[in-house]
Amino acid sequence: MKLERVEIVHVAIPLVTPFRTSFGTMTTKDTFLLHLVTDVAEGWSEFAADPEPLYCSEFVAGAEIVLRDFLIPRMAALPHLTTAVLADALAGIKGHELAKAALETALLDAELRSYGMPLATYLGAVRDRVPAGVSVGIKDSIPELLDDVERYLAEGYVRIKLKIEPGWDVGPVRAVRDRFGDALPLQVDANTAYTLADAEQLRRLDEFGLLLIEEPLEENNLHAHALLQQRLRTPVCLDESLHHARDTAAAIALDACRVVNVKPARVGGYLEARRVHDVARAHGVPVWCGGMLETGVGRAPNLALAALPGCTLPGDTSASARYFAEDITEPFVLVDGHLPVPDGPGIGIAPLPDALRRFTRERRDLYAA
Ligand code: SMG
Ligand code: MG
Repeated sequence: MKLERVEIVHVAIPLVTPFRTSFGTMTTKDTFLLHLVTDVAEGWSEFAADPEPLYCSEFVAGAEIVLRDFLIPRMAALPHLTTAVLADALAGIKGHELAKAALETALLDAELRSYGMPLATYLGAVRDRVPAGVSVGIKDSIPELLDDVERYLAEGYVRIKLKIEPGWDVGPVRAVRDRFGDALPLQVDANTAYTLADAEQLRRLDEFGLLLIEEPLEENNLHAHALLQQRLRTPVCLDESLHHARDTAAAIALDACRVVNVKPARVGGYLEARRVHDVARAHGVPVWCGGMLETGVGRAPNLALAALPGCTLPGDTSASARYFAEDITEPFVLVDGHLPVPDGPGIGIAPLPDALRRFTRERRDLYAA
């Protein structure tokens, strides 16, 4: 393939309700799509981070510069453009996994479309639909939380994840267990809000039979997570701390993580996400696909990943309506608590031109041959 054009499309889509985590509140999905054009096919992808570096160090404006000045020139210099050689060509640029993932995914979409293969087939998916979990933000009160959980369960979600932070942990978890019972698949996500000094408080969560506690301590501190795991029955799951298959292997070896949240963006793309999955599966460690409040452009490829054999827990792969009154693609709709794995070529979806136009703030070429 020959690269002809890379276009960046900044979009902003209002969320149906604010989404609060231990690090902030989101009211709009404000990000960019990449539209990559080659001589044989086109591809789309979505950048997973936000305008501010609160979840991770990458952010929208910074990623545009990294793509324009460092990543795309290396891609454009390749004599034969394929995803097989892209990651090596970008490896000299340190970090910036989310920006690299956006570029690789758009290329992978174009490449797979050029020979008519769905991403799910390429990755080795074993399911044509995947169970959907939902991530529930921090609320102002327990009754408000219980109303939200009740509504999501009525919609069919098969697993609930509660965002927690100091002061909003044991109380909400107990209230949800009391109201909805012990059989409800339930897990929590702290987004790095605790320290080892909080181990006793986190141990109080053990009595609720949670599937996992996600990223309780500071990012990248595998040692501290291993020490915490020694004191908890609840399995520790890492999110922010895992950046590739190598550190996933290290985390498993250290017993810093007994469950893996794989986000393709966080690990540099779907090819590395497949390797993360393979490492975890080889160790018998359950994997699930995380989410970054993606529009349909990001959700579609995540569903393909969630259909891999090692993804044995429901992901944060919720329906479009969880976040958006109107998605930028055909919406993903929950059927019996599941979402369909796209079966069209590439990521199997593309933005709807009319919705894209209305949600677009700016578009520019980052590269034109
Ligand atoms: O896509 O439903 C989704 C979001 C799930 O909670 C979610 N994501 O740490 O796992 C996580 C968070 C990261 C984004 S919070 C703005
Ligand atoms: Mg998380």
